[in-house]
Amino acid sequence: MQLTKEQFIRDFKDTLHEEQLIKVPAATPTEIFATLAKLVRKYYTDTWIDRNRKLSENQEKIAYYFSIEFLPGRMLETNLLNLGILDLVKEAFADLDVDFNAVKNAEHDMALGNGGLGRLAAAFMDSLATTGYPGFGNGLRYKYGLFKQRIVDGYQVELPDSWFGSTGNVWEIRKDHDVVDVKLFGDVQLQANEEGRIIPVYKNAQVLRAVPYDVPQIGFKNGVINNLRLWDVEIPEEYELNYPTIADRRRVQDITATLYPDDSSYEGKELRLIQEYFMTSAGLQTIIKSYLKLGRPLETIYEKVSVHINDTHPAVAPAEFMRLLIDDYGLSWDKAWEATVKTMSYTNHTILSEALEKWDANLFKTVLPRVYQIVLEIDSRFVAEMTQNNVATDIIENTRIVKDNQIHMANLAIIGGHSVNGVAKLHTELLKEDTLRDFYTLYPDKFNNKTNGIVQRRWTQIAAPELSEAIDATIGTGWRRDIHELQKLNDFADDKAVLDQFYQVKKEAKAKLAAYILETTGIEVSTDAIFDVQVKRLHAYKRQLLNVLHIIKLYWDLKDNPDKDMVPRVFIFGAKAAPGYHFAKSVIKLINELANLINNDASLQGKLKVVFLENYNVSLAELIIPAADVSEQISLASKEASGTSNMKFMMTGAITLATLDGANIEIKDEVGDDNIVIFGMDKDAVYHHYEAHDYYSRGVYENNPVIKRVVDTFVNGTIPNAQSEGSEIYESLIAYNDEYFLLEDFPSYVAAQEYIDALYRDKEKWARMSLLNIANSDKFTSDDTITAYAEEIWNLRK
Ligand code: 26Q
Repeated sequence: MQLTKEQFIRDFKDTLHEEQLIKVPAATPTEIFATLAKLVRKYYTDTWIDRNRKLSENQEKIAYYFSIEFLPGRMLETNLLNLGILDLVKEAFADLDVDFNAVKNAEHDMALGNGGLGRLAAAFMDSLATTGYPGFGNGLRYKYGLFKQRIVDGYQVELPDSWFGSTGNVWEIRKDHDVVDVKLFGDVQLQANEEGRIIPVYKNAQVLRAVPYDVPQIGFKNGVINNLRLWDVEIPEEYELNYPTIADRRRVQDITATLYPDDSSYEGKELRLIQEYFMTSAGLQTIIKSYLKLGRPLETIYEKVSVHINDTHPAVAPAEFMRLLIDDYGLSWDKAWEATVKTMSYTNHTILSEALEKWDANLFKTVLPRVYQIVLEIDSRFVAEMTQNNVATDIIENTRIVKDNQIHMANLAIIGGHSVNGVAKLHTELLKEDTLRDFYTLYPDKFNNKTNGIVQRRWTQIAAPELSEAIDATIGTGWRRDIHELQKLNDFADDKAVLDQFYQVKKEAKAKLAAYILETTGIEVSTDAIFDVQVKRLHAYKRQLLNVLHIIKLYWDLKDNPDKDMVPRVFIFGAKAAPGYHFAKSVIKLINELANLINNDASLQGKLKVVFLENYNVSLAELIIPAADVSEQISLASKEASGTSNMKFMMTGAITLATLDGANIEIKDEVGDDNIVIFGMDKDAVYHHYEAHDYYSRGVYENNPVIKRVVDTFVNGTIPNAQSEGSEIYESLIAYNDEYFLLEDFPSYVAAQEYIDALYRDKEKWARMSLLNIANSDKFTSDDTITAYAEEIWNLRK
């Protein structure tokens, strides 16, 4: 963008004057933010319009990424950076005596996602625009995003996240001309029309209006703007009489009221099914309409359109697409089916079977009567085809869509699409040999791997500006555009001055975080301590509790021997628990009570601190991650599909302490065995236990005095105010046989932590490892991940 600071200041003052009728010194940060956003919109609007025009003029193929979650966080800095005016705006604000940080903090996080899956979807939007591929998002415009977490008396309390605030979503544009109707419930009968074609006749269906709001996705300094389309629900005027009471209207508004705050668990709720169908149907309807404007035949729609199914939540897509092609546009079943399979593709994000969506067939039939008929037809044709091909009956049973009165959504996505991918090498291997083994025998060619990635610009240039300057000073600024230039840092691994500079930068980031910790929790932490960080959703398989066990061990070590020679440690946690996930909430309570105990025990001489930061979200991640020395990635091997925070920590110079799980394996491959700390069972060892049924946690507990002492701490009154949570956790480890093998992995985790302690004492060695992590993190750019999707799955052109 061509813009001078002086011009910007004039534009800004004018806009403030016109919009808010005030001058700069009188404006609040929120007013300044809203004004700046208005102005930035003005700057990019023409480019946005242009992009859409060119795409249809050139009949470019477009990929549509369907996801029930998008988690972009704040957009202001990203938008400024990608337009190439971030520094200019910062300088202008300095001239105007406006605190840029305060303005940036006035923006609410756009938190329409729970965690990894939603954040990945947002990353892909950014990277599609940056790589220049035509890729549009399709999702829901929730009024309330992921709940706001407060910690009260050590407990998690959930509050609604009213992210629209006083400004609304400043980036979105409502597109009234693109509204479509979505039908639910009612009865469907098939009747022959005048031409003798069988068509469905709906009786008593509920008709809802889907209204799109478009959020621009700005590419990094390339003049490309893509679109994230979020759907809201409204009552069509012509059906208003059907909703006479406020309660009736509320039931409709509920559809887009809140994001389901669950992560890696499945709940069969009717409203959830409606959400999924609503956004899928609305998205597919507009896609077909805009395709037809190209004047091309519908049966070859796959030449210009790809639809990507992000996890199973939009997996009704193949059936809905079939419905539209057949019922609304009159295609034959066979032509429609060919078009559907060639259009659809699916990513699996979890191997936990409890997260695979299945809908009760009766519920599905009630909500989506016509789609249900189509699902039955797809299912029976699949079974017939497989039987014809002499596929073994148990394989057919395992892979068919409808069985035991349930609709298996992953099966629909796999049968109805041409591609299935996992999100890290190990994950894809596990899908092939375990979770989706039978499908792999049927369709080996559909399976492929796409290791996740992160938007390097957000995690370096935005979240870690000082680090970015240090990189500039060492290898020049080319890496800001081409992340692979980070590799040049490898040449400086033995340059003492460079290592020292990077060490200092980390210290400054730690100081910033320490100030935040003091301000928000009152806990004082030293930047000389190792900042040992675990931030992610709270889930048993991620094993925050293993981290806690180690902290308790250190506590007893210090109680026994206050002079124990150890590098001071600050253990930092950030984690939201699903509101109905009892165990996860107990772990949060326990961490907080353990923190109280430890932080207030003067005999520990400040060698040990525990901090739980409330309301972990993208913005907090931007503060925490660059300040970490140690990145805790300690899930039980085979359970974490990929992980993506692990990549962010690596890129900002933390040392990964990890199991051989998800993308940790690929991080190790990039950085080498010497620059990562690996511990615990690998996937084969875990699976061996599953097969042999030979794990007995009580035996481990009884035979290992250190483990016994640590585990007993939960129930012997050491940790005050957490009796019931303590016994719940004790029971999970001993009575319920420690499902995630914490006790088995504990000794090697402790050894790994001792190794970290030893490493950190050698400042230069640590700094070298840290630099090498940054230098080799380029592999995890989502720009490359999305390029692989575009080329290998969607067949797009730039
Ligand atoms: C399902 C049904 C009803 C309500 C909620 C859900 C639901 C919502 C979110 C189920 C699962 C999720 C989220 C899953 C998720 O975030 N998976 C993570 O995806 C990341 C991106 O691929 C991986 O890096 C993580 O390893 C994986 O856990």
